[in-house]
Amino acid sequence: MTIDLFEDLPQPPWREEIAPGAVVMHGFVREHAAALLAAVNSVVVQVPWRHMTTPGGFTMSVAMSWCGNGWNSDSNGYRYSQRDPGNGKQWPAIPDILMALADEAALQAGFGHFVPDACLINRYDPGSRLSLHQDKDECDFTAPIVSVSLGLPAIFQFGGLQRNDKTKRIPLAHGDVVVWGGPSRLCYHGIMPVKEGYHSLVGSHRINITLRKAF
Ligand code: MD3
Ligand code: FE
Repeated sequence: MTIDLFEDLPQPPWREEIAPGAVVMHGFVREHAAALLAAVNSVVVQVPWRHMTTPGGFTMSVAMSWCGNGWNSDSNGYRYSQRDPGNGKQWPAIPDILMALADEAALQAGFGHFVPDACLINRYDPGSRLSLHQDKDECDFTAPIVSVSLGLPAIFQFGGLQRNDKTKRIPLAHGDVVVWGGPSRLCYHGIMPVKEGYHSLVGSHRINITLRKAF
């Protein structure tokens, strides 16, 4: 016999400010997950998953794809690129559903309308992780970043403006959206190793989509 222990618990708060400028919108896109995955897949056929090498020479455990603008890393660091250096073509456009989601999430989180120009897509297989880092390669830090979690859950680490600042652990689940802006925009953050598991729609991974203003 199974007992649903969670049946009587209240719904998680729909919107939660975990730090100034960092707004978690629990389950915000749960109903749109299939359409979002279709959009991800339409990008991935054009920009296949790849494991980047960090400027320090390590291979990332996370696989990446992107659209809008691309992402590059070499020994000089990271930068955004408008074109695929392999064939000189522009990266594929950001699908409409992702543009709409970014705008709606930023608006509802209190950041006003948002028109991103870059979308990075991360795929975490079990064991994949993202070590503590800052996102500081964008030109305009007044623009927020909208992030979407799909598939397997993960523990997000959220620190301060210094690498050594104490970190909070925040669980992120399928369908959650987080908007990172204001004083949180330059905070250190990372993802703990993703645990083995299976999600009926996404399979055995976690997908994270981030919508950004790179230029
Ligand atoms: C907090 N991605 O792509 S999303 C990244 O789940 C990245 O794949 C993680 O960190 C992931 O750079 C975390 C949440 C996130 C994204 C950007 C942020 C949190 C952030 C920028 C500033 C502060
Ligand atoms: Fe990041």
